Amino acid sequence: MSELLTGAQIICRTLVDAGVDVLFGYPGGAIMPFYDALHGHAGLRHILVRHEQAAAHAADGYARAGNRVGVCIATSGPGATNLVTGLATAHMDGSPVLAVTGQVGRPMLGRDAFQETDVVGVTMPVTKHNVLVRDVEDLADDLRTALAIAIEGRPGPVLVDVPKDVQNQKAEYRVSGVGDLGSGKPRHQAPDTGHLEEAIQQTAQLIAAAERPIMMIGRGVIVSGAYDAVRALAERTGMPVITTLLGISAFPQAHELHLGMPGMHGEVHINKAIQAADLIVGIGLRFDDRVTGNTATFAPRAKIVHIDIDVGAEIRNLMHPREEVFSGGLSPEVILSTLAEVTGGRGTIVSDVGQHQMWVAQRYPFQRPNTHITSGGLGAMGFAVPAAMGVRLARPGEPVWAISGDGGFQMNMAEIATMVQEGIEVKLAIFNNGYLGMVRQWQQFFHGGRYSNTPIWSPDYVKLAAAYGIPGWRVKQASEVADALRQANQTPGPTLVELVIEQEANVFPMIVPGGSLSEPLEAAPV
Ligand SMILES: Cc1ncc(C[n+]2csc(CCOP(=O)(O)OP(=O)(O)O)c2C)c(N)n1
Repeated sequence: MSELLTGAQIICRTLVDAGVDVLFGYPGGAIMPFYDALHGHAGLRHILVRHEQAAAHAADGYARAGNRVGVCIATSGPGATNLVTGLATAHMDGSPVLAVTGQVGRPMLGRDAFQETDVVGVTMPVTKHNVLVRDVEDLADDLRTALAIAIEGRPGPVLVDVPKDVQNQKAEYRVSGVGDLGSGKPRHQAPDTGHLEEAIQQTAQLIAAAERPIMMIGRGVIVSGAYDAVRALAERTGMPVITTLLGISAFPQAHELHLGMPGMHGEVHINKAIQAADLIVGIGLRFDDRVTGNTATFAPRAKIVHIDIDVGAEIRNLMHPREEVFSGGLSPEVILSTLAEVTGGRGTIVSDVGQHQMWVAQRYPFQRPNTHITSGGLGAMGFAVPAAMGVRLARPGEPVWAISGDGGFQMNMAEIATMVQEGIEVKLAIFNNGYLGMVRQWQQFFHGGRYSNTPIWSPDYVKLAAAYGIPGWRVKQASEVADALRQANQTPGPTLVELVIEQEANVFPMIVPGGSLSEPLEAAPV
């Protein structure tokens, strides 16, 4: 069975046949044939963002929450380069995102044509795979191959660059079986572990012989849906479980074997457990430098068993209750425990990057798998607001909160317009401390208190909300927190709550960058 379609129509058909139903994008000259084909195309909902970076983050959020490929679309040149931060974010955190970009027509390639950028070259290091489609006959299979690569093994972003004249060319549309995508979702097949039998036996012996074994788990447990297996292993062996920033919600927070988050802002007793362990069973994590600190001093007594789908990820990188001083302003702890009460643990929390991200990771009581979404590997400020749009579209039935600092929020706050136009119900919380807080903390601790370019002015967020036609609340008193969060949670549509927190609150404990997990800072150095 075949029919004659334009390249643009072939893109639409291939996406629909692969189970894609939502696209995040922004039009422009080189992608106009695709937008023309999209007009009125049944089965594809397009979300018009306000900046292509947001399209990539939203596709990423959609992919993480929906456990399926998220798709973003941009024009050539500036449209495509605006995607780069979002693709790099997805690349670091193993999220399956497909970017389809328009490119100048083939006769103009390599001639510095208007809005020509070698996007395949630019995105090569931040994608798993990318391709410039040179012939419409290859287009459908190039898309299918890219989609399949995005979800196979360790998921990640892929990019298909389509010259404008290829979008206008006609070709037979054929179902080829390339990629064999089915629903566009990753296939969680039971892996063939035959060749690992010996390693599994050795691991079992190591666990049986260890006196202080621990498990450290990361996002790989979420991606592979291995919650039950990991929990069974923990319960059968009694090994305590440490969850990395990206592994939060892979294990029930309230479980008696759950310890919490390790590393730079991990609690002292958790890092101590790592330093004292004689065996670490690491599952689905990279042992990145924020987790290990100085690798020369990391877990000095431990043998390490590393279980990861990415064979290259083999250890290549290898407080007690926190005391914070909140003199005036709101305490993040109160805010987060109140939010947990308000959502009843039903919602998904998408955090941005900075101090508030660490407070969320340390304090929010995540109970359900994959309900904590953040930019861990890249640490891309501006992630939360657009990613939360993608999360909400993947999980329409539950509250989705984007928690940002006043810095990161201002990077992508234009997306409120997208939420309003498209009716995407995201709840926005801004932890406003008047600073680029995490950088200010480093300046306080390590740069003699010189706050170089970290004080940051904000607009009136309640008026900003009003300008977009959504309800907004400013909260300064602890007594007002619950009411504002409850109203924001209950009121239909997007809502915004600004939480004025103590200006110079710090995140503790802290391991000095590159320092040893054995030497936490529990107060600002004098
Ligand atoms: C795109 C980007 N630019 C710069 C940074 C460096 N950076 C990390 S945390 C941070 C401060 C974040 O400030 P804010 O959003 O106000 O959050 P807070 O730390 O105050 O909670 C900065 C500038 C980054 N991570 N991402």
